Amino acid sequence: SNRSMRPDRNTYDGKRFVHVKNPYLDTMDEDILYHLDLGTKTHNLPAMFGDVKFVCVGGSPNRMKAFALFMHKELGLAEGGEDIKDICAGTDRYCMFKTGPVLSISHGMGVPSISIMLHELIKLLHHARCCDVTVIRIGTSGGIGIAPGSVVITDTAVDSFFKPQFEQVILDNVVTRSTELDKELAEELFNCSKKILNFPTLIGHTMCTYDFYEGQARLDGALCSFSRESKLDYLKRAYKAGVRNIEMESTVFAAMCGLCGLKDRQVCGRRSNVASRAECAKSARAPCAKSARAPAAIHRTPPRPGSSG
Ligand code: R2B
Repeated sequence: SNRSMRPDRNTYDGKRFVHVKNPYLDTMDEDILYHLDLGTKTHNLPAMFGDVKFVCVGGSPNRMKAFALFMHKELGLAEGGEDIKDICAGTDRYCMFKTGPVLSISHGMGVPSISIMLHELIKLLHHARCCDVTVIRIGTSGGIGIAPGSVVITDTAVDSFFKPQFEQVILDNVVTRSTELDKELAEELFNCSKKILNFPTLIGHTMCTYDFYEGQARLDGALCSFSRESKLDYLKRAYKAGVRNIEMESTVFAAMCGLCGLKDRQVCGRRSNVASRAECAKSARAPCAKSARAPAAIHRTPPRPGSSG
């Protein structure tokens, strides 16, 4: 047979499967996805999710529901519509909607929250034997030195020191993981944006912080231990390093998806077979709620002082 299993890349018959990197999972009788209210014994995950090809994640439950309704219309699906059901209704941690091959999931705010969701999402895609999956974060963010209302497509997620890395504390060690994102998908999304009128879009680095206030150089938190000048200096240095927006999830998103095969730059250049991911963030300073064609424009985020210096 010319079928080949490539354990290193988890490809089989040209399909790219989502892999988990945990030897203990195979030895477990049951895997409970606690925060999604799903499990391998209680749910038929391949039947429920086996056809998923795109996963879009974003912070707020309402926005992800709105996105699912938008996809429902775009895909011309007949049933459901307004009644679209939250698959994770049994828990109020996250919500999840499925419209055809598109899964829409909320992740809350910040690295710990999205990380818990991603562990369980990646296991879900693995148990459901999904292949060739693209994950896109369609989040909100604060722009730096860019036109209000712009959409930023992330090429690289960086930390507060402008480094393309995510530091995960494991036991009492700090493990540094890469935050490279799929460049091809970024270009593809950018090309899509060109077809939409009045949809200012750019590709740039996204900085991920652990705090919304001091961590993002805001002067209006309960604590502020730096001067206006230091704030401006920091944001200017960020801009010089290529940062065009700031948010709170991109580094762990990039690191975890990358490690679990939700990206590939080697599969024959065939786009439909390339599992990849990108982060598409709407600049929060001057949101444009009227452009309903792109996911990132569906939701309005109030302007936030200090987000662009
Ligand atoms: C963007 O917006 C949220 C903070 O308001 C956070 O989740 C983020 O990354």
